[in-house]
Amino acid sequence: MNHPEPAAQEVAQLREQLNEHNYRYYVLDDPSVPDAEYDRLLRRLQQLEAEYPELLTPDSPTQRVGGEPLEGFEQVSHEVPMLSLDNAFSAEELQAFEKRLQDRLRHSEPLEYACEPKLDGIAVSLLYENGLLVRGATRGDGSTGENITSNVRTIASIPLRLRGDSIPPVLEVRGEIYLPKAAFDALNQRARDNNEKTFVNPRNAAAGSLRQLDPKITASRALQMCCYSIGRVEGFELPPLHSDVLHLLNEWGLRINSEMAVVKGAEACQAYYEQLGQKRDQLPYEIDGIVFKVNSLQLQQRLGFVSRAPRWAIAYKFPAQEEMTQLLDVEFQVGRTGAVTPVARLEPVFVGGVTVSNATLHNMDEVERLQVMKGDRVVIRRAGDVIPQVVKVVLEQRPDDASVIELPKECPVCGSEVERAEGEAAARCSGGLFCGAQRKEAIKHFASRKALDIEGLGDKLVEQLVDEQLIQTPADLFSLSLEQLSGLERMAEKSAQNLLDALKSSSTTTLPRFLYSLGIREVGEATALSLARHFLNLPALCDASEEALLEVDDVGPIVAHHIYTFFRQAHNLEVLQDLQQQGVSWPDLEVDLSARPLEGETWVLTGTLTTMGRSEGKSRLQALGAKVAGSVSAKTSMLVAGDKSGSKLTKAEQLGIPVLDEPAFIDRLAQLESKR
Ligand code: D41
Repeated sequence: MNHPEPAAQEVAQLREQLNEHNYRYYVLDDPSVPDAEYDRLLRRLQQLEAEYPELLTPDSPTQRVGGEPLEGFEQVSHEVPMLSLDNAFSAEELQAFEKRLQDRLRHSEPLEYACEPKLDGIAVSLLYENGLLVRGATRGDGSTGENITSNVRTIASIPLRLRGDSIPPVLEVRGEIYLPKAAFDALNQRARDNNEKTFVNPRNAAAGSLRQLDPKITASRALQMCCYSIGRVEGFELPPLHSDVLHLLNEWGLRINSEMAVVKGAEACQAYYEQLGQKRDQLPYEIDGIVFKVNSLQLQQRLGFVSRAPRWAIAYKFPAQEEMTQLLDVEFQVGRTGAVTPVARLEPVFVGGVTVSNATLHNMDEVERLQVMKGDRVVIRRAGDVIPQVVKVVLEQRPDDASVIELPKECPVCGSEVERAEGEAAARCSGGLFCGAQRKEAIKHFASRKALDIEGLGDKLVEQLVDEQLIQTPADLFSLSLEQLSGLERMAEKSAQNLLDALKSSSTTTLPRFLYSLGIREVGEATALSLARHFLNLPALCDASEEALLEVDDVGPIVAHHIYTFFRQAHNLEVLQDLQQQGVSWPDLEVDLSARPLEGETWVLTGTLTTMGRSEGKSRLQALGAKVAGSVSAKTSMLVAGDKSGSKLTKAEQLGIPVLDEPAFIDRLAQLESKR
């Protein structure tokens, strides 16, 4: 024995951990640690086994890839094993890959490679006999997978019969089944709405969807398939290049990746990797790297494979989007509308290309669903530019001193009571603009681009101004002096003057912008515009009852209530008054008298109109663009029938022309006139 005892112990421990992770990943579809962590453990084990070969055993997790098939699905053996891929994590490792190939082939020219995005899904095999899909199977451990034919048949992008007349009698294609990002988000949103467990990432969601014993569930999940190689082929001569094989698969009706490209040499591979890395967030599906494959099938043959991976291919990984770290503490942040959001403070961790030390926990429902506690080991996911999220707790690694996360009873900023309304996920501070946090957020919103658009007044500066107690409300912005501003840290006199100029020019605004800037709950840009168009000026809106607000396009009872309440709060009215006193102004909107909603219609008035008289009715109709005629014909658009209508009413009824009585006519006029 020439290995130290600690090495043997570490090897045993690594194997136990890896076996456990494997079981969770492949058998339970419920991985406990992120892939990056698994890869690290595996690499460490490989390293130790290379250093002390006598520690290597045939059942070491380094000697196989994958896991046991689940009970409930029939087993399938892959006659041609489904190989795995070696990984590269840096430009150097990519260069080393090409160097190995050149050495083995004894030539120094750059090789030609097919480049494919590495989809993050589930590897599968599809068997076609005489063009007919006869079997679908998961990769499993590469030699034995699961028969998932009935599930695979529900996936729209998998042809049940291949197209064309020149098809191999036996064809086994391989590819990846995955769930597009949008479908993943929708699936998780639905789960959250139903207070069900969410999937950690699109790959788990795809795995979970594919391994449903009920194919109807699979069918409901918008899965996609993309093909990347051929296993068995009989009675057919394949073209000499991998890229041509892919094009042929495409002609037969199978999907291939549209980003596939052919390049020469490791440097061009590196460029492709960087270019796709830039595009990664915009792609509609998740990728975790790029697969480079020697394009010549003949060279692939010559290169062969070692253990279970081909020498002629490599997966060059992107920075992992999931990592594990420790949740140190939970703080509660207060937003503009008072929503109190739990935010996880983390042991800093490099994930998705940046160092992350905070992640959102969404709300208390999510905290309960995740069963997360302070001190837990947690999985963080940062995909694209969305806020990092805590997606999972590693329950097995919970420390003894982990503590429960509790919603504070009082607002951490202003001390007001925190309320959690029945049926609402968010808890809220009841302090309104009394609350410093809500004040800061309200002022940030007031200054933002779609609101008053005050150039140079960024979030940091707003916080500074509120913290230094120079401002309390948006109105206070307009009484700031040059001395006050240039006295601030990191504020030169020039920038202070620029800000004063920006404030001045933003103070002349429009009513829709102004209404939006007030940050009334649920009043976005579109609603602000509808409100301005409907009420034309601020006093009319301030005085509107909830019923009157409901008349506005896309205002429902909840929004109407928020608006009504906003204008009933004394401090809000005070701020409105101050703003106007400070010179914030806008032109009122005017009724557009030229709008003619009844243009092209012919109306007829008959009988006695008791409240307005026929002539007033006539002129108001004409103002709306209608022609007013004296007799009913097939061309009449509408008959207004007052008291004691006679033959005209009978004729209109015979011709099937619509009729309004006087109250309905008055309503209709009012409605049309208010819309102008
Ligand atoms: O997109 C992928 N995930 C992907 C996976 C791909 N584009 N190409 C692949 N090529 C292979 C070889 C070279 C072995 C035919 C693969 C995989 N294998 C693979 N997927 C899972 C294990 C191996």
